[in-house]
Amino acid sequence: MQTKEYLQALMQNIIKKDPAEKLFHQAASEVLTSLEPILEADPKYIKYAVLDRMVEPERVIYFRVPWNDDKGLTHVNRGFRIQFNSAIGPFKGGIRFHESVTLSSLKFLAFEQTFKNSLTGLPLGGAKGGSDFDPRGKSEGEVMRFCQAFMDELYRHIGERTDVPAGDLGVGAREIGFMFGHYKKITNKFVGVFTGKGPSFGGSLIRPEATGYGVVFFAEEMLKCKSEGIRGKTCIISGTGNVGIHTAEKILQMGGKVVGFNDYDGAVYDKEGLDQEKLAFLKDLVFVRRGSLKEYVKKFKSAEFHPGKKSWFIPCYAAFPTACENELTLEDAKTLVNNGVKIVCEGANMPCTPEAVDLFQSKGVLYAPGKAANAGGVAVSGLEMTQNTIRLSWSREEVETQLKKIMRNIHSACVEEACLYNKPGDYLLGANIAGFKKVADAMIAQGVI
Ligand code: 2IT
Repeated sequence: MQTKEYLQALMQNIIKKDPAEKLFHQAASEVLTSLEPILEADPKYIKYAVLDRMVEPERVIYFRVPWNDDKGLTHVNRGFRIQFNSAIGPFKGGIRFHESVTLSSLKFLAFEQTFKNSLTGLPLGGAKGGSDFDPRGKSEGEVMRFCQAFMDELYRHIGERTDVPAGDLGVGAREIGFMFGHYKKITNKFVGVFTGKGPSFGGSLIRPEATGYGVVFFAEEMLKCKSEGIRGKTCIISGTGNVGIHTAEKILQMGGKVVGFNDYDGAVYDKEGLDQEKLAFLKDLVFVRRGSLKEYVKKFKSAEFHPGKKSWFIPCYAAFPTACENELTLEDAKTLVNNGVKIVCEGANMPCTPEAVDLFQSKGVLYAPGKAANAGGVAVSGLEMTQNTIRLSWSREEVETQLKKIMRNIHSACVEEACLYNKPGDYLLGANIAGFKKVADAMIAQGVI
C-alpha cells in the first residue's frame, strides 16, 4: 500500500472507532500528515505497524471521584489517566482540572505529550490525566478533599518508576501538594511520584518558571536563525496562567516588550509595555489574589481594557499563545498577519487551529508547535525526577542552564529533521519527525508489546 493511502486508512479508522473525539482527531491528523516523508523513507515503520500502535493508548484509567463540599453535599466528578506510551520511559504528563476535560481532550494531550517528552531527550513516556472538576470558586478545603478523593483511586496506577504526574491547567503547587501528601499517606512512601512539588519536599527550583522560560529560549533560537532576537521586539501573550506570566518575565529579562495579554475577562493593551513593577503586580494578582485583569488597568493608566477580547488584535512582532487548545483561529491568524506578526511560538498545547497554522506557514511567519516550544516544563520535571532519585537539589542557575541547553537541542533537532526532509523552517514537521523517531525505534526494538 502507498504511504498516503496507509495514512488515510489509519486516520479513517481512528475517526470510525471514536467519532466524537474531535480534539484527538485533530492532534492525530496533524502528526500523521507530518510523518509521511519518514514513512516513505523507511519501510520498517509501516512493516512493524508502529503508528497503528502509537495512536492507541497503552492504558486508559477512568474512575468516579465523589467528594463533599463545605456544606456536606456530595458531588461526583470524573477522573482519568491516559497512559499513552511508555516506550522510552515511565509515563509522564500533567493533570488537568477544568470543566472542559473529557476523554478526548486528555487523549489529545497525552498523545502530544509522547512526542514532546521524546523531544526533550530525557527518558520520559507520555501520559495525561485530570478531571472535569474546576477548582475556580472552590474553597481550599473543597479543593483539598477533591484532590484526596482523586488520589484515593489514582494512587494504585502511578509510581516513581511507573507513571509520574505533574500540574497542568487548574493544577498548581497547591493541588500537587495535596495529591502528593495523600499518596504518601496511603502508600507510606516518600518518593518522587509527582513533579512540580514544593521546594521543601523535593520540588525542583525553576519548575514553575520552566515552561514559560523555555518558550522564550526557543523563540530566541528561532530568531537567531534569522539573525534576529527578542530584544526590542513587541510581544503579546494570551493567557495569564503559570506559562503566560513566566513567558512575560523571561521576555522582559531578555529586553523584549510585552504590550498585550488577556485572561478570561478580556485583554489588556499596554502600549508602554510591562516593567518590573507591573509584572510584580500581575504576579500577585494572578498567583496570590486570583483576581481579574480589570484591576491591572485600574492601577496602571497607560493600559486599556478590552472586555471579552483576546490579545490577537494587538499589533506585535511575536505572539505567544499560552492559554488552551484552539484559542487562535484562522480569523485571529489573519489579523496577526495583517498586523505584521513575524513569529508565533506556542506555550499552550495545540492553541492554533490547523487553518491558522497553515496560514502562518504559507505567509512565512515563523511558527513553533507547542510540543517543541513548551517542552521546557516537562524537561525540568525530568530534572526534578533525577534530583529526587539522587536525593539532591540543584541551584536555580544549574537548572536554568540545563533547561536552556535542552531547548537549544530541541530546536536543533527540529531544524535538522526539517532540512533532511526538504522542508527548511517547518518546525511542525521537524518536531513531529524528531519526536516520532526515538519512540518508534524504541517500540520496534522492544518487540510487539
Ligand atoms: O503540558 C505539559 O507539558 C505539562 N503539563 C507538564 C507535564 C509535566 O510532567 O511536567
